[in-house]
Amino acid sequence: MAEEKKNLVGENEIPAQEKEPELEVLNTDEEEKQLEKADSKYDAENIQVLEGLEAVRKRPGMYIGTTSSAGLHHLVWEIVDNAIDEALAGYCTEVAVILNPGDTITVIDDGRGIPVDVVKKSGLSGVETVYTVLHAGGKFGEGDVYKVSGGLHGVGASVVNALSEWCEVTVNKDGGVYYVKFQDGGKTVEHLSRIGDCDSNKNGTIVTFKPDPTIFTDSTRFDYQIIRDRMRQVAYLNRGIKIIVEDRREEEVVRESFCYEGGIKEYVLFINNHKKKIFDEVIYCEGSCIPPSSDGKEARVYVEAAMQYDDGYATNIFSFCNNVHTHEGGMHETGFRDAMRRIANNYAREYKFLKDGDDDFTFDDITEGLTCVLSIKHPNPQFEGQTKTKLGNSEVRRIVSQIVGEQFNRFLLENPRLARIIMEKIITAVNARLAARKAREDIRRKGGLELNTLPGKLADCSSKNPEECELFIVEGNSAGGSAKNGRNRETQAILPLRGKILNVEKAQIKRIFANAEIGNMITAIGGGIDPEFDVSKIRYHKVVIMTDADVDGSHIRVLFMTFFYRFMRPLITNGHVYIAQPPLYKVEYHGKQYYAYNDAQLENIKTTLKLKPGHPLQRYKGLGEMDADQLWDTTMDPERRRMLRVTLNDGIKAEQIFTDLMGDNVVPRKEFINANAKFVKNLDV
Ligand code: 1YM
Repeated sequence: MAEEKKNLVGENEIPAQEKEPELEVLNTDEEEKQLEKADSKYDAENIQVLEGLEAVRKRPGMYIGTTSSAGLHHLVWEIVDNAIDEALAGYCTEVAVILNPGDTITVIDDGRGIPVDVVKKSGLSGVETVYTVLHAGGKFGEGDVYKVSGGLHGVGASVVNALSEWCEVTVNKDGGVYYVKFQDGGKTVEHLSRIGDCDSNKNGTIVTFKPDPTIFTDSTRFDYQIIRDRMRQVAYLNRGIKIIVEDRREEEVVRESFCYEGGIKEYVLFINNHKKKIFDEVIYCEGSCIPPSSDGKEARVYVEAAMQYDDGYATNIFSFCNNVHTHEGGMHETGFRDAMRRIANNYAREYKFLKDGDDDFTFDDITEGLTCVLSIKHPNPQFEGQTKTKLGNSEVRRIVSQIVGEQFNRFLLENPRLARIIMEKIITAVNARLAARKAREDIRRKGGLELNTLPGKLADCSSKNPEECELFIVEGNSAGGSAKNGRNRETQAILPLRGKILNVEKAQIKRIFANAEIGNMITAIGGGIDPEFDVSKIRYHKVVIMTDADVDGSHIRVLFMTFFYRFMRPLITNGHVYIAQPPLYKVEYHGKQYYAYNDAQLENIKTTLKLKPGHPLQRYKGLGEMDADQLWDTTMDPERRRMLRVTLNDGIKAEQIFTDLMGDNVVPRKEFINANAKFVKNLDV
């Protein structure tokens, strides 16, 4: 799971080597003893409580995944989840998230307020129990309460408290104002007490905390964009809830407010905003069901799907369970696929869009150009998969299939004109698929796509172990020549490409396959292409785009990324795509060469070497200016080079960016460029 960056097709600046595994911080025996001594003054319950919170502090990764940016923001999601649960229970309409100066954050809701009376089992007030006892999410053993949010880690407020320097909770309930404060990882410094009065109809909960900088060692600064984006998403996924985000850290306060009566219907419109639609209507399905296996307990599963067709080729299914984006899919997506395939084919047979003897439409035919938000709420979600974002509950498949199937079918029957447009779109997709297959076969016949006929321009490496192999895709033949001579022949392959590749966002599938440069790249990489792309067959685990450090180079980079994003997405999501970082400057001094990759480094070199102003320096205009040795030394040698790994953090934002940047529509592209030009550091014109 990528976590570091706010911009979505982020280029995470990490060295090409694997990330160091996170070290476990364990207390020494001596510290352990001291902790025990300190604890001995608490009563039995408190010792248990503190041991629980101490366990969280010892292994934060087990509870929040990581202690980098993603983990830091996870704390916010945990507290917000409690407020959203209160809203879903029908008691809260508004949630506010406020970023304060000094790295603290406040979450406010207008729900019932966390219970303040004493809980028998813990002997503590409800608030203290929720904030100090691990997994005290439910209603203290009085039967299961329906909680939907917080599926991913779902660890609760006590974990936030354990990982905070301090944390305070104010509850307005039935005319009283109650306050409690914790410090140093969840130790109660002021027990809950009534500190004043309030309007008896002004209930609610206010939580403020400061993440512990000894735990979040990278940074404890919250990222406004990350919080804003997530809150907007939560507002879309839970219609009618108003969420306010406010940044009070700078003099100029930023405040945004999100509330969508249309919920995910509006979400789909937002995602598709700049796309050309085949018709404006959003197909919406909704329903709920108690699975037969749930032995009488109220364990209702809620299902919602909203979808819209655009005139493009991509399929985008964004699925959620309990407001968690299930990137890896799972049973709800399988149920959705079942429904779409069944209903579209039945309809096509019934109304003779498919004739006897025709093959069924495939799921890919049916969903070409479809954007779908699928959101379910489940009382007992099983999250599986590598990043725990795959929904495993098998009963969900049938439930989703039934609800979506029934309502998609009804949509087709009630809207025959739109049904015809969908059918025609699907038939176009079938024809394109057949044409693309033919084009692929043509290339293959000419010796294009087979592995045993690698492109002539490829200087392959001798190793056949993909894990250690790297493919450098190099802009221009002269740089390609230097790269071929400078490389490590055992592990590094070079594919020089001439000029710009096709913009696949705009081109027709047929032209894409007929394009020789793209054909060479597909063959070299070896995993095929969407929909059959198989990341386990790729011949290189690092595919490195090496272009000039100028505007043309950037353009070529974006073209490659668009291609990988549309046709080899797992190459990006599995972290195989890199961007080489050639130096911008060379300084020669006393026969030695110094390279600078940015202006700051150049200044640093000048100061360190005490260079007189006017000392000659070379500004690299292109890779072609470097000879083989220089290219190896500065850009290709795994021991010394810097590379950026391309990651995909937020599929929805990435989808919008690629549409805006590479699609037909000029206005959003201009808007994007205007909004982002300030992030551009070097512009060569
Ligand atoms: C800013 C964070 O935590 N709100 C919140 C939490 C709870 C309740 C209301 C609540 C729940 C219930 C009954 C119930 C919680 N209560 C508990 C527990 N906002 C925030 N607002 N009364 C109030 O679930 O029945 C846990 S969370 F366990 F005490 F009931």
